Amino acid sequence: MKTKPRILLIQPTTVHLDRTPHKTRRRLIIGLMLPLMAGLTPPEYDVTLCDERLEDVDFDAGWDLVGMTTTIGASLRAYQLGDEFRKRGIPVVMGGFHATLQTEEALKHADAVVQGESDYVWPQLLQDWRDGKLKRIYKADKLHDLKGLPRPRHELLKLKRYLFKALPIQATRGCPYRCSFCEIPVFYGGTFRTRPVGEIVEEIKQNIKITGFRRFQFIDDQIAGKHRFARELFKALIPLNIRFSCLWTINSNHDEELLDLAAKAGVFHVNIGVESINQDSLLSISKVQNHVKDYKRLLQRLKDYGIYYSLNFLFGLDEDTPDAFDKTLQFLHEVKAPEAFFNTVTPRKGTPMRAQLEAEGRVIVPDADMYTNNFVCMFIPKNMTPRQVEEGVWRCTKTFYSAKSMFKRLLMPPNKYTIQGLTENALFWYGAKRHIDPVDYY
Ligand code: B12
Ligand code: SF4
Repeated sequence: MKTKPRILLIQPTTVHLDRTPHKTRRRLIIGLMLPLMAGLTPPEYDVTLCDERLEDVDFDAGWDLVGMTTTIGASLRAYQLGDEFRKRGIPVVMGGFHATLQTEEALKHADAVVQGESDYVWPQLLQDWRDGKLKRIYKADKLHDLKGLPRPRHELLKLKRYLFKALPIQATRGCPYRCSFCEIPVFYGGTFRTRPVGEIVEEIKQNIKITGFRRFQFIDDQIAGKHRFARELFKALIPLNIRFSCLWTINSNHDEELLDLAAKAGVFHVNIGVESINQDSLLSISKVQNHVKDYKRLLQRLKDYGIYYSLNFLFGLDEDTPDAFDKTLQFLHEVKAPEAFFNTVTPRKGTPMRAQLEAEGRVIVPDADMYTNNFVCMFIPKNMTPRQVEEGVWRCTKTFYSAKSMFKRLLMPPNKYTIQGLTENALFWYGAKRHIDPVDYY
């Protein structure tokens, strides 16, 4: 009997500053890229998944083809692995955000690159490879309509090794906004598409049956990009009796019906890119949907509906001044925010922000692999030195996750966020004490 061709799909890990791979026994968050790619692979192939952060790659296990998903932070490691496989004569295909935005660079370490979505082109690529006709670049001639996507094969991952027991799921792709530091509008050509609600519900039901998980993380960048869709989705989730996390923009909180349905549907965590409490800083990154004057009211609204949240902040923006850090901390204490993440802005290649800073000669660390590190400032800010930004971001993390701040925010007085807040904050308190970048947990 002829055996099936063996495909290894890898999510490379990140590298440390000395360029050695970052390895851990456990990690926090389960990824969607590999299970979805496995779902897209026709049944005549045998697929193995490797989250390289958790497992070592076996270069000599008789693989016929290797596929790697690439994001900027793991790109150097993807190249190291690609070179190793190719030395052994095993063809390597790369896809994902980084290979799409830096195709020529990726092709130095891979035999083929898929640009953009692979849903339409992956089966054809595999057929071309079997026919000995693998092309260098594949790009679908249209965006997927998101109908009939396969169920991601999560069960092929070592699910026990992930601490946050929530399966990733995608309901939409793209984002209606155009923030200048973000690749999403670039990658998806400024579009926002939604999946049929019935198919999402079916995927959840099947996942419950196959994996037993009842917690999910919607990885969509802005699940409320179309309010009518989000309301319809949340309504359909209510009978499933699940719990889920998701991301939406702060202006979504204006829609009380949406909040009510999300709460009823089981949302246990919303992550919001607030980015800054300075309106001019927001304008400098085209974050037009955020209005600082509404923040307090909109965050209070989440609390009214019992929806737990975390906020993301960026520092080093052109209108940021050295007092930005203390003002942000003060704001967070005033609203008693349960969770927040502080980052230096990272002008990644392919974004409008990177193009602008390059034109102005302000990029000082061009290496892609540095761009996971939330504490290193890679460019010259306008009103501060890079060191001031790094020091301020680190100080925000340490102060926000200090025992004093947690007490003030979560226990004075005890409130709806106390239990979840203390549990989640404890993790970041531990990290802050040891100077660990939160992203290293993920
Ligand atoms: C969930 C998520 C995370 C999770 C990842 C959890 C995990 N275990 O993987 C966490 C929170 C850890 C995370 C962290 C970070 N992330 Co992140 N993340 C995402 C998010 C929201 C969803 C990723 C996802 O699952 N997408 C769904 C999959 C199915 O889509 P996809 O990967 O695009 O796959 C399609 C195609 O790209 C292609 N494809 C992908 N891989 C492959 C492989 C092959 C072989 C082929 C043929 C095709 C192919 O086919 C797929 C189907 O069409 C994306 C945004 C987004 N919309 O994708 C950002 C995103 C990937 N993250 C990003 C960034 C910058 C980061 C951080 C560096 C941020 C930071 N400084 O903290 C860190 C880096 C951490 C790290 N270790 O590398 C950027 C990457 C930009 C870039 N140029 O690479 C994105 C695009 C968001 C953004 N614009 O800011 N992230
Ligand atoms: S709202 Fe979020 S996903 Fe959309 S462009 Fe801005 S940062 Fe990117």
